[in-house]
Amino acid sequence: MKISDLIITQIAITDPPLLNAAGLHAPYALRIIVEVVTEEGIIGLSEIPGSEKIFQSLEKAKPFLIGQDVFHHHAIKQLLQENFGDNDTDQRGVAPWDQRLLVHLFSAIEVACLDIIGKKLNRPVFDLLGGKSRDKVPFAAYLFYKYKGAGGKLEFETDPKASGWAKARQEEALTPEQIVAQAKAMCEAFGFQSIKLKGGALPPDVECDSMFALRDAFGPDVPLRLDPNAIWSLETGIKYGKKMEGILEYYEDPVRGQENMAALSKEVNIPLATNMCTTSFDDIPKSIALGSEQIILSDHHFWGGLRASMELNKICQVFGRGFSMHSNSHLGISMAAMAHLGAAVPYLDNALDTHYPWQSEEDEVIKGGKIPIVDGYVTPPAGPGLGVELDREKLKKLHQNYLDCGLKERNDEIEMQKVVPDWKFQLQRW
Ligand code: GKR
Ligand code: MG
Repeated sequence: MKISDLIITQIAITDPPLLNAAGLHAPYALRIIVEVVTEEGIIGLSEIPGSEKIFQSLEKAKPFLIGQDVFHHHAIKQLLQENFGDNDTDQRGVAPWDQRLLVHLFSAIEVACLDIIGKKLNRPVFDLLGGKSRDKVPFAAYLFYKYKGAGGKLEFETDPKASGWAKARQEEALTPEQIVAQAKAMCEAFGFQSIKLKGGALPPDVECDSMFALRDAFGPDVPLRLDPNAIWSLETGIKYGKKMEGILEYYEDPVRGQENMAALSKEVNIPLATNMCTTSFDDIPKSIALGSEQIILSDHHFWGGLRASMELNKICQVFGRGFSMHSNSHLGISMAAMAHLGAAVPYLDNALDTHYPWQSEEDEVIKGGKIPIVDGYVTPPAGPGLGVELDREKLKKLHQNYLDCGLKERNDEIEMQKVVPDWKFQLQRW
C-alpha cells in the first residue's frame, strides 16, 4: 500500500483566554490536519500542533514520502531523519509545550498510516497496538486560570446565548473560588473524577490556596494535580510542595530540568510528573540515574507516534515510572488517537490530560461532532482505523479561520503583552 499524496491543511480553532507560565492563549489555537492518501484511495488522518516550521517541513517531505509503503514506518522515519536531522532533543524549547520538529513529523505520518492500515484491515487502531487493555479511557478535568472571554472572534467578550459548560468556560477564573466554580461546571458536564490545575500563572500562594479550595470542595477521593510548568525556583517548589503533601496525587513540573526535579523529589513527599524534563527516549537514562520524576506524561504528538508511546509505556513499567498523558489544545482526530493509545497501553493508573472541553462543538473537524466524554471516560470511536471521518465543510471553515486570524506560530508572550504591555516570559518567576 503506497502513499500517493499528502494533503496538509493549517487550521485555527477558537481558544478562550487561558493563562499559563508562558503568558496567555491567543484567541485561536493552531493545528495541522494531515491526510495521507494511498494509491488505492484510502485516506488516513492525523492532527498535530500547528507551526510554520512543521507545515513547511511536511510540504517539503511530500515528494519523498510519496511512493513509500504505509507499513514501512522504519523506512519513513529514516527518510525524515535524513532530511530533517535525527537528534532534535535541543529544540524542545523552554515553553510549556514541545517544539521539536522530527517527532511531530513522524507522529503525523505514523498516525495517518495506522489509520489507513486499520481501514484496510477493518480493525481499530488499538488492535494495531496490540489490542485493548481497557474499554474506556479515564481523562482528568483540566482547569486554567483565565480572563473572561470565549476566545475566537469574541476574544474577551462572552456569548450571552451560551449555556451549561459553554457558558462556564467563558467566565473569569482568577481566584480560588472561581477555580472551584470552573471545576464544578467542568466535572458536572463531563463527569471527570480527577482534576488538574494549570499553574505557573499566578503567585504560588494563590495557586496553593486554589488546590486547598478544590480539596475542600471535592474531598479526598478526587485526585488533584498542579502544574506550574517549571517556573518555580527549587526553594518555592519545596516550600509549596511541603504544604500540599497529602492533598496532591502528583506535582507536575514544579521546577525546571531533571536535576532540580530530582533535588525536589528528595525533599517533598509527592510523586513528581513531567512533560518538560523527560520528554524523549534520550532523556530516559539520566532520568533513571537522577530519579527526576515518578510519572512520565506521554504525548504521541511529541514522543514520535503511537507505537513509540507504547514503547514508552513499557519503559515506564520496567523502571517504575507511572504513565499518564499530556495534552495541548486539540480536536477530535487527536482525541481519537489519544483514546486508542489509552485503550491499548497495558500499564495505566492515572487519568489522562485533555484540553478538549475548552474547544467548542462548532469547531470540531470530524463528522458527527465532538467525541463524548462520559463520566470522565472516552471510548475509542468505533469503526476501522481511528474511527473518525473528516467533515470537509468544517475543515474549509477552520482553514479560513487560519487565513483570517493572521497567527502563524503559538506565542503566549505576545498575547499576554496585548493585555499587560511590559509582561515578559521568565525561566523562573517565583
Ligand atoms: O495549553 O497553556 C497550555 C498548557 O500550558 C500547555 O501548553 C502545556 O503544554 O498542557 C501542557 C502541560 O501540561 O504542560
Ligand atoms: Mg505539564
